[in-house]
Amino acid sequence: IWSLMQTYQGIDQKSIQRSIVNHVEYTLAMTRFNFSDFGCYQATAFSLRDRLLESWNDTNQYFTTHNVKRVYYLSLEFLLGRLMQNTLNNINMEKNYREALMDIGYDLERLYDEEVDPALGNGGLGRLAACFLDSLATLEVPAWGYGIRYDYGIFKQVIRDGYQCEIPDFWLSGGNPWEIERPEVIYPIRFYGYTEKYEEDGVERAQWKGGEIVMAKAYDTPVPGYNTFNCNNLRLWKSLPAREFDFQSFNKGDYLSSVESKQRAEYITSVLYPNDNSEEGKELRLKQQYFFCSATVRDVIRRFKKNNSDWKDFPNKAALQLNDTHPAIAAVEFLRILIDEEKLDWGEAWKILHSSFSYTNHTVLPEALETWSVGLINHLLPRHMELIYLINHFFMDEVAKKYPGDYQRMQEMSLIAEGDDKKVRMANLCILCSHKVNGVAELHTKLIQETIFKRFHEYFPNKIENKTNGVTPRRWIHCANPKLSALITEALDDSEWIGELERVEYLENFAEDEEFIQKWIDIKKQNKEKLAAKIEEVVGVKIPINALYDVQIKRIHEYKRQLMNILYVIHRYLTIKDMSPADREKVVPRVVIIGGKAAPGYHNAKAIIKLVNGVGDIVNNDKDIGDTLKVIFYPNYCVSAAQTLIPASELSQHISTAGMEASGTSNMKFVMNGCLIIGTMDGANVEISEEVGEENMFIFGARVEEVNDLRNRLFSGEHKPIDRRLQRVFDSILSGTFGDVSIIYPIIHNLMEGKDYYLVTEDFDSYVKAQNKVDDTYRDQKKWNMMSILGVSRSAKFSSDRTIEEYCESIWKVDRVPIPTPN
Ligand code: DL6
Repeated sequence: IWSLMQTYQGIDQKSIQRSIVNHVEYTLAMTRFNFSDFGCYQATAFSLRDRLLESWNDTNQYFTTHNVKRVYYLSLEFLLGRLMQNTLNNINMEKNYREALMDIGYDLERLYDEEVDPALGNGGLGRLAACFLDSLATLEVPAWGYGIRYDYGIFKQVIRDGYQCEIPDFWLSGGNPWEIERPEVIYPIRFYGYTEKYEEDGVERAQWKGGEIVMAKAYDTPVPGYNTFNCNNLRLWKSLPAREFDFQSFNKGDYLSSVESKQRAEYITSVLYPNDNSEEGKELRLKQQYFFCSATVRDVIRRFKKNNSDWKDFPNKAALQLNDTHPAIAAVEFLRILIDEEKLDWGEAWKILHSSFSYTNHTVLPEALETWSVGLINHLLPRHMELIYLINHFFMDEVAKKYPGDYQRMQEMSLIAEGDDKKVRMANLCILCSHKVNGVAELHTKLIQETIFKRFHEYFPNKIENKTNGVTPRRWIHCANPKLSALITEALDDSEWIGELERVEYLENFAEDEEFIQKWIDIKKQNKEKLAAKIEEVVGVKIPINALYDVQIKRIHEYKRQLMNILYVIHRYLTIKDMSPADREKVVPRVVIIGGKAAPGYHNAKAIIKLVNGVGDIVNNDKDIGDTLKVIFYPNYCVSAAQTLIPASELSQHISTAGMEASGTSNMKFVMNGCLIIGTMDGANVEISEEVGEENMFIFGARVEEVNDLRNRLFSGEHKPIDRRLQRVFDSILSGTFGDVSIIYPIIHNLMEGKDYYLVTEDFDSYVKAQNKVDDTYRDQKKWNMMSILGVSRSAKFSSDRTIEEYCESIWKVDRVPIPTPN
């Protein structure tokens, strides 16, 4: 394939250099004799984009000519991470570009660091969408991602005096060489207004009129697959005013108002809401959702109509996946267009909608289950509110027929939550409009079937199924850990595993091979050195290389229990302090690294960050402790930071209260990088333990079946006395050992009172035992590394390629379509 690429653009050194230098001169208007690293990064990115556009055009041309079925992945978040390294590796050009750049005096690795990290997502949900894009392209599935081109991605986190501060992330300030603006792909989007009823051929019809129009303009980012000529697309929408300028106001002499309407329109796609697993319920957020859904649905319909005339064919040509409920309104918009604009009757339109839409649930947390006030929807989208009522009316009739007199059940299944402020339940809407609903790990799917969606599961027993998440081995092994990737390739004697992760099973044969283990250890050491240098640069703390690197990186949330981690660290610190110098020598040295962003309004999460920083300040400067313990809060955790942190980690923490983490995906990335997991039986940890063996992990804590009872006992005051070690930890915090206590006091006080919803006090003892086992195992380096190798060799299930194959087969019913390579 790669030699065929040559027919398009040369892959020889001179062609690559010519293309880069041309972009320096003609795209960036810089001098070809002297350009900065950033200029070189941009020119290199443009030269790569040129290559991608060739395959992108061919791919789309081929799909259109053959009128193939396409998948549309609708997501308010795509946490892409940097694109250059991934692109070069997917199109197998890293070596050529490295050499061509070196020849003109530029270091490719340095250029990688020049790229901004596009962070249009909060965490797991957005990163999953990005992994799926990579797998869809690699598996040659015709698929487009659809989302929003936010001007500001997730905020940048800086730590001042131990507190999180949020800095806006204007990621576009240096331009974005990967995207193509599409001024010709533009749709008017209506808000507010009213509906007008009229009769046509004896049928009562409705039309949505008036209100305000905003324009949606498309920006495309090519998504190359690994080792294929196929190149898919990510289409992101930006909002614009319908008219650049309000001339009426201007002519009346009101210059400022005339600019105001322009700004109001642009504001819609201005900023990503920074909440993970919680909802804010703001009008602007609903506007974002509808804006992006309407533009997407119109675009999908336009593409369908280019080649098809019979609406019945729509489900054979398009599968629309709703990434959580955020794009739920797309279903109603689709129905509205079919009924009001295309003039289909209700039954026909409903059937088409239902056969083409499906929905993924990513959380059982009640605070994350979206509802929108009926009043707000009615105001912003009056026709959609009517349609939601109609859907509900038909559905409630059916439920009443099936369960006569069961009003409780009807109330639970209704799309409308009654009350003073009536709400639309977006999850119920999604379930009803979709032919398939999926959870993201086996345990999570079972939980949604048995709890939040129990009534729906009884009603539609074949609708809710599981699709365990996965992550792309291209980014998370091959790019993030090139040395490990090379060792795997050497051991397996080819690199096919990068596209077929099942092949790493063969590594099992090396789990006791001393020479191989030594290479394995050396690679981890080099990755640790790289991370240590980064930490010294970013945080100013020197960390030892020979310590166990223990990492918990994820959004800060009480259910993820970073608090339990830091409480244990304090216990460890106090224990080491008690020891004689001789005993301290026997301690397994640890570097504990915690990183993650707290939602700006999440007070308790911010208090936990402050505590971690306070502990770090004391422990890292305590001469008695020296290198036996270091505590680092790694600021501004993001995809590129993860790519340095994960390959260097030896132990990683996935310690959520059982039943609360839907899946987790970083657990999969850590296992793929030879890191051992300390974790609870929650989310995908359960399946990881089935694959790698519980004996190769450090599992602890209450099981999901026990959680409710434990909680009830705690809240009824029947809890056991606080563990004495934990009490000592609380005392030391409250005495001010780790700085200001005011912000953390209410949290600690609640725990002491038994108000412990997340079961930190309950799980503490088994957590300590698991941590002791970690130390014992780490002392036996042969055993530790054997466990590490086994983990990697048994990680194939967690490739997003496997996940996508399952979606294709049982939800989307879509085939692979390899593009013929050019001749
Ligand atoms: O499915 C991706 C990811 C899971 O791995 C995490 O366990 C889960 O917390 C996360 N869910 C969300 C929920 N947001 N909403 N709605 O981000 O999804």
